[in-house]
Amino acid sequence: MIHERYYEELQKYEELLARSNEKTKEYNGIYDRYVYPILTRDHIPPFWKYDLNKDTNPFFMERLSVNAVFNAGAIELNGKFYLVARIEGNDRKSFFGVAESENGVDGFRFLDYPIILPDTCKEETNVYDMRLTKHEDGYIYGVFCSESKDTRTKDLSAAIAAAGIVRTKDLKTWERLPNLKTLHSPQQRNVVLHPEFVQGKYAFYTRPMDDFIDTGSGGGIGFGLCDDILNPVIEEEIITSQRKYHTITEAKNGAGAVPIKTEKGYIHIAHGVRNTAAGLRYVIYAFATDLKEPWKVIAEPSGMLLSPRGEERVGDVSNVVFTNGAIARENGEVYLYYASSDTRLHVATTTIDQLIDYVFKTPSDPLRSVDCVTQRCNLIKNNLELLK
Ligand code: M1P
Repeated sequence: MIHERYYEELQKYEELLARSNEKTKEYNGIYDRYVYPILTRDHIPPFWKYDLNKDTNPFFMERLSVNAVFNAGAIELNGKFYLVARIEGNDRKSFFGVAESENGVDGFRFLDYPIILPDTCKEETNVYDMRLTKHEDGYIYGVFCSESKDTRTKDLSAAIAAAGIVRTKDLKTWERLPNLKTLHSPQQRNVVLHPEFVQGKYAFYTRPMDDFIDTGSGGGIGFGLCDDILNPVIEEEIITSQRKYHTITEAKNGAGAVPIKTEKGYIHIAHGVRNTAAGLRYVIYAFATDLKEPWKVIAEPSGMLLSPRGEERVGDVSNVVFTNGAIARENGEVYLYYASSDTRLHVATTTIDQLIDYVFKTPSDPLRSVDCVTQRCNLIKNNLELLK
């Protein structure tokens, strides 16, 4: 017999999914933010959490609770918006769920079951942050972080991050390929597959790291080619967007959404991290690379594109915004999905034209305060003359 409380919880859930989202009043000319997060722990269907049977669950308790829903890969398929979200259970293990929406800003509903990844990697303990690439070879690839215990040390929290790879044609059946091997980087996270072949090969944005948290000698976002996706090995990585002293990427950075192809270059939306007395601070930034040589940075606007605001600043890992998915539509609209504080997922909307203007016309970081002031004084002077 189904517990009567189920219907109350179901109604709350359906009301949440039916709620319309709206743009906030905040203006910057670059993108619009939205009032409500688009995925939270409350968007998890009740039948994923409760045992509905009154005999076995008389108090109608959550038996398998969900702590957070965040960092999502994104893709448009048959005119609908799909997200592959990172769902973290109360047990702190993450898994993936596919959520579907008609308009990309509200009404995201999870398919009945989470993604069942083929269990081919027995040492893997945790999986998260899938990037979805519609590749020109005809497959949709999902590249994610595959985390295993580092058994070489006595440190219980020591772990190894690698890039796991799956592929699908329908977001329902997933084929697992071997994890990516990078011969010169012991660990990898934030790996993204480029949507086109480069020099006839599969091309990956990587993030060389010496350690699980610290990127150590890793100089920024890497780029490498791989001959065979069924045996993916990258022999050489070069750096695209570099980490730099006293910038938003000082501590580390990482590729985010799959690069968006425009007539002026590929637009990349990534994250940058800086350390503070209060811990790491994650923001989102953008840059462009060359169409023929997508590892070559051709424009990098100064500073952050998006940082946490208001309640976005607080969560399981506070002061974080992070993206691993965006949808660029044929009509020029762009939906940027970003998570706040490792807790919930939001959308910001813009257009390809706005992103091109932002990336190519925003001045780059002059790297010294004195030059930043000169930059700003030039802007003020021109404006004051115009206003005369
Ligand atoms: O906690 C913030 C983010 O930390 C990691 O990103 P990075 O590898 O750049 O440190 C990721 O684990 C990400 O999931 C998380 O949101």
